[in-house]
Amino acid sequence: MDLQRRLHRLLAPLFLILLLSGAFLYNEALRTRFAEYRSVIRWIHLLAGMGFSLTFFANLPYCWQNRQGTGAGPNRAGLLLALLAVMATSVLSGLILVVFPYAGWSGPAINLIHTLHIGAAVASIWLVLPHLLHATRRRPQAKAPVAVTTKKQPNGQSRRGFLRYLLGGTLVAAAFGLWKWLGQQAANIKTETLAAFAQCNRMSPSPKPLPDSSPPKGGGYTGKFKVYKIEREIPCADSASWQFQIGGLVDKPMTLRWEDFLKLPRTVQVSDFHCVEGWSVYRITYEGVRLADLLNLVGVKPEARYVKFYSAERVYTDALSLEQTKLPDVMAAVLIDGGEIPSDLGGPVRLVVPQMFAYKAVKWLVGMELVAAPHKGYWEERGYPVDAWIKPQQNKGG
Ligand SMILES: Nc1nc2c(c(=O)[nH]1)N[C@H]1C(S)=C(S)[C@@H](COP(=O)(O)O)O[C@H]1N2
Ligand SMILES: [Mo]
Repeated sequence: MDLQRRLHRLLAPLFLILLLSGAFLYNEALRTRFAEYRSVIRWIHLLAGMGFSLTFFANLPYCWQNRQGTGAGPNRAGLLLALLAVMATSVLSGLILVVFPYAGWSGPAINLIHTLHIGAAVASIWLVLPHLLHATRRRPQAKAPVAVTTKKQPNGQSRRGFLRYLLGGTLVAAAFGLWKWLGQQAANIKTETLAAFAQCNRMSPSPKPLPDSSPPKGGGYTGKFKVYKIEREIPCADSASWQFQIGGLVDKPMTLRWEDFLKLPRTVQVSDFHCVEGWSVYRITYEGVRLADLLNLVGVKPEARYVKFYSAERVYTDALSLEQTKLPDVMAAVLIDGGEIPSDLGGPVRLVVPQMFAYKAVKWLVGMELVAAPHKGYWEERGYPVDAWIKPQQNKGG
């Protein structure tokens, strides 16, 4: 009994930490405002989640024994079962979200898991908060202690209780799902999507789209980009000062100005975009310069094994092996669905690596450096796999 109450006391702050850190990871305004702390917040969320689930499941037997504890308060057996369902959903979906990048899953199934995770979190507010309040409330030290076993609830009542809580939780989750769905529908109104993102770049001339780009070969992307940046500010580019540098282990280091960059031959491709956190964007038409062509231009020295990529603010970096860089669909994109890439989405030039998770897709790309040793990118330093293949590869790149 004492142990149980102590465990409950631990669960309450853990739950609050989970909700708060989750909100900071998920909410658009909070996420962008505190972008630099994202990896710390993510770790807090993961650790709190682990602590919470261990404590919760360890605590369950005590809760169950004690389910008829007080005649007052909610129907505890029903509430417990509903809680268990919600907790199992959040823990399982959370686990999948943590491990899926290593398992080669992506696409709609993962997007659904992501929605389930957030749905369960929302439902848990409805279920867990009243439960925790009830369980942690200091009960009057009754002279004749409330007998634990006297007031047995008939089974029918707890089943009804369970259904009631489950129904409530489902309603909350459904309302949330509807809201998400409406947002998704809004995002699918293609003509409005790109215009919704900030464009602070001043690039002239603007790139002239190839016929495959405009109208976009892919028919216009579906889904919704979340604007991710660990940089404090979105860097704005100006064609007068913008430069693209290629250096390191190359024969002819190069600095390209915007006009030079636009003269390079471009190709068009349609690809999907999967963030490692469980959201995707589909059928994006990108037009850009293949990195293989850029490498040919500068001449790669034999010692070079990797290519390191720099973003305008030099905080966010990533790298690919030379073989990966030469894949035909790896490009420095200048157009998305036939339009200039909004500064929010990494324009004027953004790296696109369709076969890898989106953290490889360095935004505000301004430079490449050929190096001999492998380099860990920003998120790779913080736990993501360096080989970010969406589908596990047999013998590709390495
Ligand atoms: N410079 C820079 N590039 C970046 C990031 C970033 O924080 N800074 N985030 C990466 C991650 S984790 C993702 S999911 C995508 C998000 O792209 P979007 O903001 O265009 O949706 O950009 C990637 N490239
Ligand atoms: Mo990401």
